[in-house]
Amino acid sequence: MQTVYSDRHRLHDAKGELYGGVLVPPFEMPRRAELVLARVEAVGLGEVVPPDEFGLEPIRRIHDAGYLSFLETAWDEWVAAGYEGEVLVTVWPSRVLRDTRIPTQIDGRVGYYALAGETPIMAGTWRAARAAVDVALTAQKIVSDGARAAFALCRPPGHHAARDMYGGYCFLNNAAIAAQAFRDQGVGKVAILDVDFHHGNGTQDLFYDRGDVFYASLHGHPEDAFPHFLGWEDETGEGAGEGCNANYPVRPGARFDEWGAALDDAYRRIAAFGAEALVISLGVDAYKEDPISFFKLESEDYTTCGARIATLGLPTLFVMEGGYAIEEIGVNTANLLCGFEGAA
Ligand code: Q9C
Ligand code: ZN
Repeated sequence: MQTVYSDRHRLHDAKGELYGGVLVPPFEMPRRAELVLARVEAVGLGEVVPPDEFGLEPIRRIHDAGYLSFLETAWDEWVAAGYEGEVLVTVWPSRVLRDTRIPTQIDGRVGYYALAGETPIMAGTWRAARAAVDVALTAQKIVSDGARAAFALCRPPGHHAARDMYGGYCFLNNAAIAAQAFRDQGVGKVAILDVDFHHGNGTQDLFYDRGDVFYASLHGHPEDAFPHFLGWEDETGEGAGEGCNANYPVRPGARFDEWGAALDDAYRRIAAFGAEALVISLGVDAYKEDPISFFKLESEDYTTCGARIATLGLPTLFVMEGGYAIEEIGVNTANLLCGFEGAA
């Protein structure tokens, strides 16, 4: 299968991430994408192609206009305020405050749009996030043009980003924008299967009341893991989307036997839904050595996972999400893609 890649992701290369009360070198770093690319080339997965430019229109189908202009100008406003570091959130419209007025001052605006405090915005963030969307949409087009599958090597990732919210290393929801593109091109039913260690709160929220996009996620239980406030099993969708959301929260220490059982149930649900196209939110942070996660998948398990996804027989778009065990990120990602190709 073809891989879509742009080195513009390097424009988002923050100095620090707030972790355990300390600014540490970010787990979500440019080297991640470079190592995945290197492995994809080493195993000969297929041609690597650059993205086309799709502009803002497909992004506006998913994200709020005010939010997009915030992302575009946040860094400049931060600098204009006289701040010397990267953009980090320090205040939120917490439960007993009003979240109905969008502040004009930059600290307030950051707080209004932020999910969490670990994720910095810096000079190149907007351009990198835009390039990641172009990568996803280019790969989506390859699939809609008839390929069985394509790999969007996106960075920064996207699944924590909602209509007007960034955080968890995510700014624009690449997978959601691509799923919407399938719909806008006439594909009736789309499924998103999220195998990243974390719950894709942004993707769930974006499609929660829709019956045309099914979202299934395997992730660390919210009682134990980020994003802490979403991802329970009883979140099944609402309105027209009732029954179109499936969460599989899994407890710490889970190995592939347990995780794989949830995976099997997820793709049975997707088949029953009648999906005509499949988007995989492909994070590899369920791997046993991941520094910020707590599942115990082996590298070989990713091969099995890819092969099982192939049994659905659907046109499939793979969209890169998380994965922070830097030495194995390429192997684990390529294993999943090769497992899919081997079984397809
Ligand atoms: N103490 C993705 O994998 N860190 N995002 C939470 C834990 C946030 C992960 C802090 C992790 C976000 C795309
Ligand atoms: Zn993750």
